[in-house]
Amino acid sequence: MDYMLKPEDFVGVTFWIISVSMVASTAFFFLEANSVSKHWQTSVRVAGLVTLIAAVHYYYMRDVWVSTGESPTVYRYIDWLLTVPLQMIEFYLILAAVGAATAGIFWRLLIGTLIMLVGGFMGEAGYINSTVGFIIGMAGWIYILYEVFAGEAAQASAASNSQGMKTAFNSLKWIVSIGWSIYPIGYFLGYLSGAGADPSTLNWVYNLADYINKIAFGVIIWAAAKSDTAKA
Ligand SMILES: *C/C=C(C)/C=C/C=C(C)/C=C/C1=C(C)CCCC1(C)C
Repeated sequence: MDYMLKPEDFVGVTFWIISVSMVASTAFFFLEANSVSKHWQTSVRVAGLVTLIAAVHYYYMRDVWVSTGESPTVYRYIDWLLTVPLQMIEFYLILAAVGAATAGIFWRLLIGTLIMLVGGFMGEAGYINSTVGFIIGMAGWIYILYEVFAGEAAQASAASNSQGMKTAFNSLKWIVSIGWSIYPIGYFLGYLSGAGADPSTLNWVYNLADYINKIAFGVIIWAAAKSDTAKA
């Protein structure tokens, strides 16, 4: 086994860059949480927890990739299983900060997340046919999209009169739709489009997606918190 990163290993380089970026983002979010108003602090800290959990997993995933050239599927999905529900909690917290959250919103987002990840994992790990796994995963994602664009969460956000919350909620909607769409694209390119599995494409696309959806996601929340704090 060879654990050294090679210059021609492009996917390996993306694993390294993201490992370190996750660590730096974690420090940033935890430090900055102290300088925003009280009801935003939990949201900014949860963003820091997401990048912290991802940082730990990225170090392991990177080792799997650099030493074997195989997809670190188990670590990847354990990471997602912890971080995606935390991001769903983030939606809930943003609504809760202005008193607009309900338990139903939280449970529906969580159920959608579980269906999406279980379907994806079963398909990637070979427990079920990869097309079937893809379809189950897509169904879970569409359920989440419905909740944030048209369901109770969307209505609660629209009815609120906090501008900071509305801005944050709207940005999060774009993350969950456009930002998250990179994941099914990665799965499609990795398993369904070519002759066989393509772990290189799969992993660099997933890595790019995590970079955007964990770090940019946190930055959006931090920016909304900052501007709301400045106004108060
Ligand atoms: C921090 C990690 C995040 C935000 C991970 C998000 C993962 C997804 C949105 C995955 C979605 C999938 C589908 C919509 C269908 C195919 C299977 C998945 C799991 C790749």
